[in-house]
Amino acid sequence: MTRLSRSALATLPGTVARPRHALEAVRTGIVHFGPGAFHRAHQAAYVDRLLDADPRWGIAAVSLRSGGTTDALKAQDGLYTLAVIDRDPSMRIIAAHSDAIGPGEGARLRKLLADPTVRIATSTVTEKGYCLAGDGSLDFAHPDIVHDLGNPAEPASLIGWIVAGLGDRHAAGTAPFAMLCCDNMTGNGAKLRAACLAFARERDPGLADWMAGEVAFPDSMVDSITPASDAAFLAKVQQALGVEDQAAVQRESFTQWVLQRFDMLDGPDFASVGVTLTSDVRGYEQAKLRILNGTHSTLAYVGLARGHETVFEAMSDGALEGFVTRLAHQDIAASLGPVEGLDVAGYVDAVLNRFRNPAIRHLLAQIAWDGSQKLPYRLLDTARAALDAGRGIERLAVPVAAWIAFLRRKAEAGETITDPMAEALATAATSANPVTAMLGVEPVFGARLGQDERFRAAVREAFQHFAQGDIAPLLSR
Ligand code: CS2
Repeated sequence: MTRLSRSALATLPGTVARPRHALEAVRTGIVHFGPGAFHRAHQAAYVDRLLDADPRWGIAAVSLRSGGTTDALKAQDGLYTLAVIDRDPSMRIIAAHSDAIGPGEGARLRKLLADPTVRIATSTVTEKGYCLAGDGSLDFAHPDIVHDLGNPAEPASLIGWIVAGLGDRHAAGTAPFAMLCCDNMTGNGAKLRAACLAFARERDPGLADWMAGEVAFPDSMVDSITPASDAAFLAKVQQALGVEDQAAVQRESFTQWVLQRFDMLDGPDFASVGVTLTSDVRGYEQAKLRILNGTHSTLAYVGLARGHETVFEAMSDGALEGFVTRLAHQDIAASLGPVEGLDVAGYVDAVLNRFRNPAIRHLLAQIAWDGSQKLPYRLLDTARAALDAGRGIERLAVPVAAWIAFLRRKAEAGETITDPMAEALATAATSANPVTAMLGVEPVFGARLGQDERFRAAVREAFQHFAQGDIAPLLSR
């Protein structure tokens, strides 16, 4: 089967929208770490539009670990299909990638990061890719960080690469690139900045000082539901295109990118392609993480215990739907301060409506990955806020107990737990007192929340219901 490529564009059926810009004019201006489905469906779709007016912002996709995506992009001249699956489904070819760099191409990456025409670097490496400790600061005991401090010229981690790239610029007297974190963490830019500065300080305090004064690390909120591209989806794309596309992605039509305004002379006009630039992203970030991702993780862990497979199925379970609706409107909304320009109740309804999209097959198992990295931002901050304000936490304890029950079931069945802390979690969740052991995992719960008597009692009580297979009473809360 022929692969999608520049020369195949002319053969595509009229139903598939083709790039509007001149592909040969595009130059690389952005280096992106982690070109997974989310990046290809979200950021790259904005940049693809940006290129219609300004060819300077082509993206070099960088995979530090596995070469699957970068190989596919190379084989397809950087092109792939974005399928928007909604009431009005559509397909469009994205041509935002001007280069792809896979594992083992460090020398090329180093050169590119030093090139002054690259003015922005971005990342979607998921929460665990930042090597942060439980308190959100750089984990100096992380094996990749230990490695990179010993081998700063051949880094393994994103942090190591950013500092190596900025170090070269500092040495050469070139302006730095701005570093845009696009992962689901509160204060994502600030956390990445602190981690990079801490790493740089160990290597060269002069570099750290220069970075602190010169490099922008804006915060951002990113949002678009992007189920993994499974074989059935890729087959559907192939049928529609008449050529094979191994990098195709699917997402809902809703997409949002809120970016903290940062200084860049003659930079990309992100606002012109629908990015919201604001001086205060924190409120949006927090609302999105706690409302959308918090209820997503709740649906995942409780939904899997109820025998559901997808978000849509979990939302079609009336008891569970009612529960997450109350959780979001009452407990989560109460934890948020007012956010300028955001009607929180309306936002909750809109988010839950997106989960009811029957065209999207979003696997709960996918959302359930990496709970140790996700829960702190998604649910535990909310629980902390509730406890501090003296509000009840009987609903908020349910997803936490569901996570513990999920880990216990998986570990007992000998199934793989996809989580960087899998081993420690499996040990804790299968111990004689799983709740006590789990809440003692400090990188996840911190010292204070894990030891809070009200929290412990509420999680213990909810966990009993999961252990006895008696979940229904929890969902009527
Ligand atoms: C999901 C997110 O997989 C997950 O954990 O909660 O990927 C979610 O779909 C996105 O953040 C939506 O913007």
